Amino acid sequence: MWQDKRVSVVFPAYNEAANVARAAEDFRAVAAVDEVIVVDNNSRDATAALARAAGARVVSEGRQGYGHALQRGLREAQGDYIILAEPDGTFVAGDVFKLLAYADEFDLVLGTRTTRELIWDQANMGWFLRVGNLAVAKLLQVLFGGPSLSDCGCTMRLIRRDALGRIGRGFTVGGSHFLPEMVVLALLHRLRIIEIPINYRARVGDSKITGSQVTALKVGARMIALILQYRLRSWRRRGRGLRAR
Ligand SMILES: Nc1nc2c(ncn2[C@@H]2O[C@H](COP(=O)(O)OP(=O)(O)OP(=O)(O)O)[C@@H](O)[C@H]2O)c(=O)[nH]1
Ligand SMILES: [Mg+2]
Repeated sequence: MWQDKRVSVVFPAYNEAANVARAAEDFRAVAAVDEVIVVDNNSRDATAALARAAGARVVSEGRQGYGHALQRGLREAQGDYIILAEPDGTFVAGDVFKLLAYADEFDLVLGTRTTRELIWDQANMGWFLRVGNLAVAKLLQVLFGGPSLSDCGCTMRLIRRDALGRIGRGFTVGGSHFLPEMVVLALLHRLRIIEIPINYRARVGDSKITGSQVTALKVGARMIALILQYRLRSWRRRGRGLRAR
């Protein structure tokens, strides 16, 4: 509990046996956290069993994809505040408090991994990924008149349950470019959003998305296409006198 609010943590997990138990233990040890949910996305390793043994609630999502896994976790979470993170060792459990510090005043508190001072040695956030994340985030910021944004791909973030109720039905992305859709929908619904710096560490276990530059570029291109599509669609709707969505 955090100031009388229940707090859920959601981990999407696809073959994360290398660190899922440690991550579940670390986040469960944070006094404010009430439940840790691991969304097992057809893992072929011991992810589900290890997560369960470490005290997490495990739910299985059959539709493969990072976005499908996160959407399932958002639906399953019982908390008033829902925090998304990853069980791969990249995020620090104590940073939950940084997100919670803003949860009273903001509907969506986004982490950013592009603050140099908080990028740990060996973290997968070299020049290419850092500038790429920054550039796509700035595109989103400028096109939608958002708050200062510097990372389009940071899983670690907090959303209030009431805010999720307003945007959740609009989710369409099941793949790796889900995160900007969440932010675009939040901006179109005029939710209060802030982005704050969090720690970013080296990964434990095999990378599935941004480990390869080719995959990272493909995800980046999908994110840009998604942002442009939403912008054009909402301008067109506005032109026809319809409510912006
Ligand atoms: N790519 C991918 N990730 C999934 C899927 N289902 C769940 N995930 C989880 O989504 C998270 C993001 O994937 P990562 O491989 O960590 O990708 P990343 O965070 O961009 O990059 P690194 O942490 O540097 O590897 C991890 O916790 C995965 O286990 C899926 O179908 N595909
Ligand atoms: Mg990761």
